[in-house]
Amino acid sequence: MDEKKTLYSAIQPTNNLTIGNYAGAISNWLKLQDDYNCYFAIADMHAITVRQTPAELRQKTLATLALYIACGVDPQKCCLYIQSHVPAHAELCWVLNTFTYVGEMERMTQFKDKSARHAENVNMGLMDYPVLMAADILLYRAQYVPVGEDQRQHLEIARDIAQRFNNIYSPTFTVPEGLFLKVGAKINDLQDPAKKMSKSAENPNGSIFLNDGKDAVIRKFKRAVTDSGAEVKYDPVNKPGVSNLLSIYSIFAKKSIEEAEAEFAGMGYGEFKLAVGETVADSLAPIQAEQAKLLADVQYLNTVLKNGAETAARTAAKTLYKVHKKIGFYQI
Ligand code: ATP
Ligand code: LTN
Repeated sequence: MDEKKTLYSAIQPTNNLTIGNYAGAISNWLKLQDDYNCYFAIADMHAITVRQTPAELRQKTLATLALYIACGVDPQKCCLYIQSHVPAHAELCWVLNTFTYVGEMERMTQFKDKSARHAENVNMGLMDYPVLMAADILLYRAQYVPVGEDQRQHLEIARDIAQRFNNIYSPTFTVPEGLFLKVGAKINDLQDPAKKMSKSAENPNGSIFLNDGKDAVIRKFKRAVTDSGAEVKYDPVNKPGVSNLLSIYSIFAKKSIEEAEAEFAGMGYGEFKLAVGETVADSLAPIQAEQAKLLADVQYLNTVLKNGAETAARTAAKTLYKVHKKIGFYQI
């Protein structure tokens, strides 16, 4: 009998992943994969809520899987799969839609942001995004969901939907909890430290992609916006730029913020930014090499995906069956 608790998370294959995705999501997964029964998906169904180029989506999907593994997510320990390979996600989403109010979805920050950014394509999927995410999590009866700070509101809605359903029928869904890191849960844009670093940002100079070469990484860090004053000190309110760089350094150098501050005491911003850039670039190099190796072996990646989808579908089908029974769908 498997005593481990279940953990679920996913990333959209919308572009190359950034160090924000690494810091807020993947680095946390690595710490948890030994102790939990983990499902890590590639959320391609979420990705199409914003228009994608088909060939690129296909390529990024496989690249995301390769990156998960290259970062250290172990397919022997975790179930890695593509969301669209398990139809139960769409099926449960439909049912959960009938337990979700339009007003709730209209209030979601990400919906408001993305509708403004993609005013020409405010589609139903964009609005329904959080319900599909709730379906993802609830299908696997996950207790924990490690995500970045930006997903907190979506997680709250997933909890509300689960509780609503459980109250109307009987306990069916596990009510999930978010796992947020203290450091790294929100890495900000290097050019605009008031904004979160995002893989689909308009200005690529504000984001460090996990596949950026050393030159690009150093160049972007050198250009990073800092604050007035000259002291390298962690103070997110008054020094958002410097604090963001300290958080990034702390994650990649595997040191506490205090240790990082001590290390850079008395150093100028220029030298500090270069040191952060060097550390990040050196940490990314082996991940990039491993990702390239994995991408050269598509057969292996396909096997991981096939096994992952089978395992996921088995668990998902059980939950979906229970839900269908409770709501009164006729079963043969
Ligand atoms: P997009 O720009 O396409 O909307 P994104 O970069 O915001 O994408 P997601 O696929 O939405 O990335 O998020 C994947 C995971 O990475 C989530 O757990 C999210 O919370 C986390 N994440 C994304 N950006 C950051 C960030 N800047 N800091 C910390 N965590 C982040
Ligand atoms: N919306 C998430 C990606 C995502 C997710 C999930 C995260 C899709 N389904 C289920 C956790 C659990 C995002 O990070 N943008």
